[in-house]
Amino acid sequence: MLTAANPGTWRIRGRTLSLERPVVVGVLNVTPDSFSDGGRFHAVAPAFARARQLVADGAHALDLGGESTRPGAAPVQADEEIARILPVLRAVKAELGVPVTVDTRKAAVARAVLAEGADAINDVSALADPEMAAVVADSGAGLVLMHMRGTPETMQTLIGYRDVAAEVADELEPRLARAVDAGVAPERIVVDPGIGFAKTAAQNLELIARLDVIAERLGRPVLLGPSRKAFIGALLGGVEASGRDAGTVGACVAGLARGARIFRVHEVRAAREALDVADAIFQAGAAWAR
Ligand code: HH2
Repeated sequence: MLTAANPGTWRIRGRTLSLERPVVVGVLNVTPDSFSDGGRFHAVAPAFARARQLVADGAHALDLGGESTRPGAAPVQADEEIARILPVLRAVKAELGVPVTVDTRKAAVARAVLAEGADAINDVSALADPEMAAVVADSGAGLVLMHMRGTPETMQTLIGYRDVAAEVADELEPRLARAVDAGVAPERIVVDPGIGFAKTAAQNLELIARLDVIAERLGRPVLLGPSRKAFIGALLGGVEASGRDAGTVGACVAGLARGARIFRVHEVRAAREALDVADAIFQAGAAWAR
């Protein structure tokens, strides 16, 4: 079982990411319409400059996305998504040396980016595309399985839960089994409760507070992606996305306390520093209790 004393690892391609310390993944959206950074890094040069900044700020990995999944977002064709991602992926792989995960729901996109050296696929639909598991299995890459219901267009109508943490675990479990059956080794897989995907603000808070349920049930490391999401804006009196970074840090530290080990954030430095300090305190507490 994964515990504070045994936080686990994440194998992606040839490397093993240690989760001894919290791992911070910097978000890089090469989209015209992402909810917090849409349009800013759409062209290759600004996207690459942003990637360099995220790494300088301490990102352990980057998550590159070519399709917005914000509530109500319209889908993008696979060839358009590939055309957005590939030039940035190539530049980052050639020059920055950090692992790159690619945020996509499409097996065709995954196949194209894995051929260019992407280290993991971050699938917010947790294998909705029936070919996704086999594509990832063949590549030896890592896999993020995130919980959502429906699609970004419909998800905010699918928010009926009796016990949100238990049901997220119930609904992720068969996806994890499907990935393993297709040949993705369990040590390559991490799970994500999908903050803001088919959840209300109150459900997001409860999920973060009860992440241990998901970690224990699924036995895989938990990735948390609260960055700049609407529930933070709502808690802070309606502040817009660009003003939610301190709130994001708070959500990450709370998630760390409940067992998350990997954090997907837009603003890396503050999250990384806060997580490193909080983790050292929690480890000291665990050592004292032993
Ligand atoms: N959230 C977003 C996108 N991808 N992947 C994982 N694993 N977990 C998340 O919580 C998650 C994710 C949405 O945020 P963002 O990328 O900033 O916005 P958009 O989808 O509008 O591009």
